[in-house]
Amino acid sequence: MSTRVVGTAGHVDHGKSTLISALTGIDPDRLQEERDRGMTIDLGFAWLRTPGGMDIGVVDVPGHQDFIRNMLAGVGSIDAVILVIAADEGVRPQTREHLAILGLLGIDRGVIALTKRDLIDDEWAELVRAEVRAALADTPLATAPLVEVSATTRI
Ligand SMILES: Nc1nc2c(ncn2[C@@H]2O[C@H](COP(=O)(O)OP(=O)(O)OP(=O)(O)O)[C@@H](O)[C@H]2O)c(=O)[nH]1
Ligand SMILES: [Mg+2]
Repeated sequence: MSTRVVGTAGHVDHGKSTLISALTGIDPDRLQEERDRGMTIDLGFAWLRTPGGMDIGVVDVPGHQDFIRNMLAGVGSIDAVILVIAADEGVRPQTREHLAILGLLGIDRGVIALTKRDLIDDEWAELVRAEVRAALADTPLATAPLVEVSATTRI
C-alpha cells in the first residue's frame, strides 16, 4: 500500500507538535533549540501506521511567522493537511496565512483540529466553531471535517 504524507499548519503555539506527538508517539521537535524554546523552528518528521495498514508520513511545520520559509518548504508536497487552531485563541494571523499558502498550492484535503479543548467550555466551543467555519468559507477546506481534541486530557 502506498505512503501518504500529511502536514500540519496553523498559528504559533496552537498545539501542532503536541498533537503530532500524541498521535504518533514521536516528538517532531528534534532540535535542542526547539526543545529549549518550546517552539518549532525547522521541519519535524513523524510517522504512523493506520489500522488498515497504511503508512502515513507526517511533516510538522513551525507556526511562527519568522519561520514561514520552513513552513513553505514543508507543505510543498503534502497530500493532506491537519490545520490546527487552538480553541482558546481561535483564528489568528498565521492561521489565515497558512490557509492562503495551502490554497495557492492546491491542497484541498484535510481536517481541522480544534486543539486545547480542555481549556474552554461548550459555549465557547460553539463560538469558535462558527469563527473557524467563517474563516474557511471561501477556501478549499470549507467543508473539511472539524475535530475537537485535547492532547492534555486525550479527549
Ligand atoms: N491545555 C492544553 N495545552 C496544550 C494542548 N496542546 C498543546 N498544548 C500546549 O500548548 C503549547 C504549545 O504547543 P506546541 O505543540 O508546541 O504548539 P505548536 O503549534 O507546535 O507551536 P509552533 O510549532 O511553535 O508553531 C505547549 O505548552 C503545549 O503543552 C492541549 O490540548 N491542551
Ligand atoms: Mg510546533
